Amino acid sequence: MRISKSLSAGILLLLASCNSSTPSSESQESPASNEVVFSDPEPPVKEEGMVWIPGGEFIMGTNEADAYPAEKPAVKVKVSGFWMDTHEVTNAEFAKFVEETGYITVAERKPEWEELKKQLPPGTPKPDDSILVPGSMVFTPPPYPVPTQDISLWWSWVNGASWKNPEGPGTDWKGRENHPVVHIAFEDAQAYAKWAGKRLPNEFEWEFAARGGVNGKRFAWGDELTPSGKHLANTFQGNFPNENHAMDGFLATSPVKSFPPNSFGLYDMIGNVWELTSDWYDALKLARIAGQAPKLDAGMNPCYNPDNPFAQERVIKGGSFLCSPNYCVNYRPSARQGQAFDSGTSNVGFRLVKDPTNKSVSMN
Ligand SMILES: [Ca+2]
Ligand SMILES: [Ca+2]
Repeated sequence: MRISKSLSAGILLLLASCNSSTPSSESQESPASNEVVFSDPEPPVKEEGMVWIPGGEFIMGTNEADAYPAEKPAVKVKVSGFWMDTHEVTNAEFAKFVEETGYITVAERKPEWEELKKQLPPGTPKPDDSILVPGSMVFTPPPYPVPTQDISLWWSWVNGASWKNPEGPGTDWKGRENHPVVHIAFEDAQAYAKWAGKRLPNEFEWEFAARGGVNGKRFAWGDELTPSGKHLANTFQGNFPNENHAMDGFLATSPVKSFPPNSFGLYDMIGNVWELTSDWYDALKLARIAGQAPKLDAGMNPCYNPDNPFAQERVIKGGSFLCSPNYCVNYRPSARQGQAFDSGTSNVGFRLVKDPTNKSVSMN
């Protein structure tokens, strides 16, 4: 792990990024496939640009042999009904927010060393001031195959990268108005949500929505990645990270709604960009719910990531255009990772939810 090139946000990203280890071969019985019984009927007044997610008890996580440890085991979880954006928040939508509020994202601000060092091992030396400048992490594929153990070989800290300049100075969100906004840190998403009168989903809500009302399916649309050879999400085909065949039509982000929606009418829940949720990342969350691990002492740290003990991360869901069969198999509803709360990257965005005005439709 090389950390010299990046700030703590970047360092945390490196540590928290795709698990390159071989997924566990642990074999457990898979939950039976069955349809969720919905609990909350759709309110009479619709929300523009959103669809109603009707709530109910569903199977969260998985017992699949090929899944990563953090998404095991499968547990029963109940959520109440809520409205959800049909698509990821786009550059055009974020630009309207910035225009109206003058908001400046985390990636556009000078990093504060006093804050950064809280998330680094004690004694980490202060980087040179030339490093402490606004920027963000950008996927920069090498021109040749590389070992997949060292993600700094394809992630670069780029000074000046932000939602406005997605690959750094000289690149522009304009021309990508309908693509998902990227380089969004948690507080940026929160600020947008406040402006929009919405909120980030928690990871239970997000996974309920992604599964489309059916339990026990590997993908949001069934058990095959490409049924009849058809690509149903923007992921990465080829040898990650250097060889992107883009058989789904896209090398990087795609305009939202480029692929079919799930049965709730939600687009790109899988792939395109990872989506932020409101939950702190706890690698043992599902195991704790199942009673297979002790409760987390949230008074000490609401996060737990054995790969990065200093992590302050939020859960991201759904995988991105960088998820590939040979490296990061996260284009599945159960997949979950941590994302440094104070950092955006070029493959993480968000979408929002909204509670019903009349809470009486909710079970809780
Ligand atoms: Ca792609
Ligand atoms: Ca997505």
